[in-house]
Amino acid sequence: MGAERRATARFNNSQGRRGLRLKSKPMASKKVVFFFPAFSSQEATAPLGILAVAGPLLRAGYEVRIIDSTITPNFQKRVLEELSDALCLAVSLVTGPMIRETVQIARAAKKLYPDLPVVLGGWHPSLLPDQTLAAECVDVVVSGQGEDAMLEVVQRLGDRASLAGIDGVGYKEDGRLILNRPRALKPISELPAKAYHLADFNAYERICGRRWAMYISSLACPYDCGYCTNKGVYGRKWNALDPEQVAEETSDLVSRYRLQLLWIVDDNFLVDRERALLIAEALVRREAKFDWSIQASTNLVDRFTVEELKLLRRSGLSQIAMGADSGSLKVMKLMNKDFQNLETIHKAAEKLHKAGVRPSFNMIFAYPGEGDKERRESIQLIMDICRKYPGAEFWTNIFTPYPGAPIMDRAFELGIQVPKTFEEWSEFFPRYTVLPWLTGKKHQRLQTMREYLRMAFNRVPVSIHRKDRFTRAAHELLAIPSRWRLDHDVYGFPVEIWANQVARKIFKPLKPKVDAQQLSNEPVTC
Ligand code: B12
Ligand code: SF4
Repeated sequence: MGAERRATARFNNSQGRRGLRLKSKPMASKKVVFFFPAFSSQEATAPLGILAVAGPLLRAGYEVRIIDSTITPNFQKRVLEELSDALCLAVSLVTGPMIRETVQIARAAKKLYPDLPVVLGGWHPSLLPDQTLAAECVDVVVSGQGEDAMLEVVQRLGDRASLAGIDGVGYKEDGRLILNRPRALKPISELPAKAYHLADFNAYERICGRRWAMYISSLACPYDCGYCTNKGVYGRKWNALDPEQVAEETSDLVSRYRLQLLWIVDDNFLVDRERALLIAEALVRREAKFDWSIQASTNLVDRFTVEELKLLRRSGLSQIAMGADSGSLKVMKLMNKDFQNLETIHKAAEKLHKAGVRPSFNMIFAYPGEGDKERRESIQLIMDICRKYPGAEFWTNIFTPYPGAPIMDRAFELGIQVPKTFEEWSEFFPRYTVLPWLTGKKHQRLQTMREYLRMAFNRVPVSIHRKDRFTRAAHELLAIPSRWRLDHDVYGFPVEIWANQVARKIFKPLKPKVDAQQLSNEPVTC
């Protein structure tokens, strides 16, 4: 394949620009402004993707600013101020509502600084680089790992040179959209350290109530679930850091930034059983005093004995998030989850419960092929597990076909209307997805059922919601009829939901006011 993968349609925009301005004087600025759009959640912490990309820039002498809209009041004003002497604006985003603020900021930046390049990276631009690049307010997209690519991009932008030949990068030139060839994946052991010192953990703590960070110790997942986009970005070759490095880095992060919790965001942490146990032993040896949580598939959890899981618990492991996804074997098969069955789900819950680690499951409703019978099987699974193993929790989603997921072709056949522009993808969100086979009353019924599931059993979010005695008692009271409804499949006249809504309005948790410190590349002292 040549250096240039594809040159799609010519583009036009209102400013009549034909792409990046090249070949004039080099730009003096070495300042890169990152923007992280809100993801509509209080579970706030520093965006790991940006910390990863910022590391090499800092080491090469660039100045980095991160403005995270979740912790920055008047974030648009702040971004525009920072851009006045910047080399470029860089945004990290996933598919869905984050696109809204991305477009808002990119448009405002273009209006004030028409020649300032806007660079987009992260999951959405990685999975749909050409469509994202076609948006008027976007100049450059980085697809896949960004550590090396972004450094090369800013060096060329500084020299006002073409971005031709930078693997994984798409750009506009002479009225054309150009996508260079994809960048080969680097194993995690070769990736540079992340710039955690840029994160304003105080501000995140004020929003979330808990002081926590994300950490990553392995890349990719060997499986290929129908709805999952991971293969499209990270492939299926699982690779990981060695246990001593993980124990050392996590302990160091926790003590340096006084963290209470690390969420290890690996796709499937337990692929190498031995490694997981060695990490636990190393943390116990170090007398680590922090909680950590992981994501793993139920079959891999089931390979551990209760004693081994207790060792993981002693090292601080407090929760494992698992994709149970359905209570129906038929649907699991349609999801290509041959590695999992109902027994591995039950066994994982039982063993974790015995070991004192919280089992936390995700479910997907309305997957293509799920009918009423299969949905009942899912509800049954949830009710069984939550009753047998108090403390187990379930988080539910409506199936949302993401670009790059294996199911996408089937979803097209089923008549799913997929957005045709970058901007339209902002409406794509699993909390309220409407599917051709799930419209009107059916959609409403499923949402009501999900609301009853939320009310029937407790869940522990990362963010801390302090409930007063009255709210706790009200919740316990409403849980009883909610469970009855779920057992009997009755959702008409949802009086408990109305009562809950009223209670929530009266006892609305105070939203903390947060003002992030001006983030620079100066080490943050804690
Ligand atoms: C952490 C996380 C979250 C956190 C985000 C917290 C935060 N502060 O960032 C929370 C909980 C909010 C979240 C929410 C959701 N998430 Co999420 N999440 C993840 C997770 C587990 C880790 C992401 C991460 O930090 N990885 C580590 C970093 C280092 O890697 P990275 O993000 O890939 O970054 C690299 C490149 O992408 C690139 N890059 C990233 N940003 C930038 C920016 C620039 C300028 C450049 C050049 C490069 C670049 O360079 C980085 C280094 O190589 C991923 C799964 C995964 N394994 O990555 C899912 C994932 C990103 N999430 C996903 C989804 C679906 C969701 C939700 C819709 C889930 C839901 N049911 O609600 C919501 C959507 C949020 C919203 N409202 O829009 C999907 C994304 C699908 C898609 N097409 O975008 C993923 C891939 C999970 C999956 N397999 O389905 N998520
Ligand atoms: S097990 Fe999880 S990470 Fe792996 S392919 Fe399935 S959904 Fe994706």
